[in-house]
Amino acid sequence: MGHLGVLLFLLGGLGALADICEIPQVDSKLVERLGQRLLPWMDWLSLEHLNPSIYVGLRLSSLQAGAREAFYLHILKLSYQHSLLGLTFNDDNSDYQDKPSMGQLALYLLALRANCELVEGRKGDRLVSQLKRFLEDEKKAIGHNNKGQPHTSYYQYGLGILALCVHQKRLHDSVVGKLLYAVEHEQHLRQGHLSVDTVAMAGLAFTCLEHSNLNPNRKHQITRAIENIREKILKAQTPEGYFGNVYSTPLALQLLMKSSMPGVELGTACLKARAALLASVQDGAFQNALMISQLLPVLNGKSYVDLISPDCEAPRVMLKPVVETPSPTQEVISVVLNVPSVSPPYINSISVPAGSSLEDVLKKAQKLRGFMYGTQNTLSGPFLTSVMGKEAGEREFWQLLRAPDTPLLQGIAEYTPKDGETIELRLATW
Ligand code: B12
Repeated sequence: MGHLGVLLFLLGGLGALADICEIPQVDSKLVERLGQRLLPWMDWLSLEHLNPSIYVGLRLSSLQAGAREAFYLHILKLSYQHSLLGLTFNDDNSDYQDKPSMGQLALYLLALRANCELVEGRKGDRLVSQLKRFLEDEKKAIGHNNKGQPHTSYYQYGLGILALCVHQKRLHDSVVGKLLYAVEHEQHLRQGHLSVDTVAMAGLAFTCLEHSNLNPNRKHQITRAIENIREKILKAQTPEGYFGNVYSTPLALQLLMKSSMPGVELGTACLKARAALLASVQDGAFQNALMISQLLPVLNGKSYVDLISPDCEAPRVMLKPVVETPSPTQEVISVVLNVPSVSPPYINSISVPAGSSLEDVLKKAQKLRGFMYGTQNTLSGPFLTSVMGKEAGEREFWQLLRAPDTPLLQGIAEYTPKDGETIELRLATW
């Protein structure tokens, strides 16, 4: 090969490198500040606040919480085993009555794997059987003709497959087949628009299956689905660089990281996403513990697929707690709260201190009378379930919007309305 040949060869190599999705290291102080926001959650040990996703996120990050982290897993185990297997340690506690959902059980299994445990023995087998049963029920709900919908969501369906896969538990081809079908026929994964979170989760599940070769009969279909998902996610990149929106970008990057796509400038797309993400972290967009738990692995170059063989010996930096003192504010703002989907419609201007969350606005409106709302606690925080006594029905939800028509990207606990803003609560279908 002549000099020119060598040069072209090297340039070709560099070009190929640039097409790999890599996330260069991020300022460790920034990562630490994110991790510190998880610490208060790890002290919140009431059953309805326990969150296996936080544990998973921390274990796949470059950070650790020492004894606190170990104790958190211990409490997670007690609580999940109790509510799923009926093992007692305080029988008359009513908190135990709600059984974890399919997705929560899946996240719990991911948490065990993040501690390098494999589900085994009688207890482990029962947990695996429960998750398999959940998936079988969902498969039935989707139906032979794929016309139905899972009771939970395709997001949880993907999470369930992923969790069993990292424990090397085999699922029937037909269970995997439903998710393959949904990815091929995208309309099933839409919540108005393509849900990047949902396809990314499906992609993580398929990537695990591909690595583990647990469904050899579906091998080619799985490989094609992963390619298809990568393409969908790339197409969903916004001009700012997000894949979908700021909060779906962490899962999207978990999927794209370390992958390459022939003929596509994946490297550039990922660098752009990383830059957009870091700017929004600096702007304080990541306050929600669940969101932080999906982001931290990415900032450490890891994804949920790494739970196939987690590195439990990797050195991690110990987190030190910080006390954040919110600066008191004298300024009062007014926010218009509008609920057109009830009769008579509700509309009122509510005054709250600047910096209040939407939840503070709802509380104040309720205190002033004439307004009522209800919430349910979830891993993402308080989910608005009813407004003015009207509960959202099946496949309905109370959508949060900034007038005239912009859906909020945060929930009631995190969104802080600005002075003069109108917030609409709209009964919508998904
Ligand atoms: C499916 C889904 C929905 C479904 C949930 C219904 C269902 N039966 O599954 C629907 C379409 C109703 C929905 C609604 C909303 N969602 Co949503 N949702 C998701 C998704 C894709 C998966 C959630 C899940 O199943 N997790 C796994 C299970 C095991 O955890 P879980 O806690 O048990 O799950 C429940 C909660 O997540 C809850 N939920 C769903 N979304 C949200 C959002 C918030 C803020 C809260 C508190 C709870 C909540 O519904 C789940 C099922 O019961 C996530 C994606 C993600 N990356 O996490 C986005 C996600 C959590 N949603 C998001 C948002 C913004 C919303 C809305 C606020 C949108 C809006 N403008 O109205 C509303 C919630 C409004 C309200 N009433 O409080 C953001 C949250 C970002 C953040 N900063 O925290 C995410 C990350 C999507 C995104 N990339 O923007 N969502």
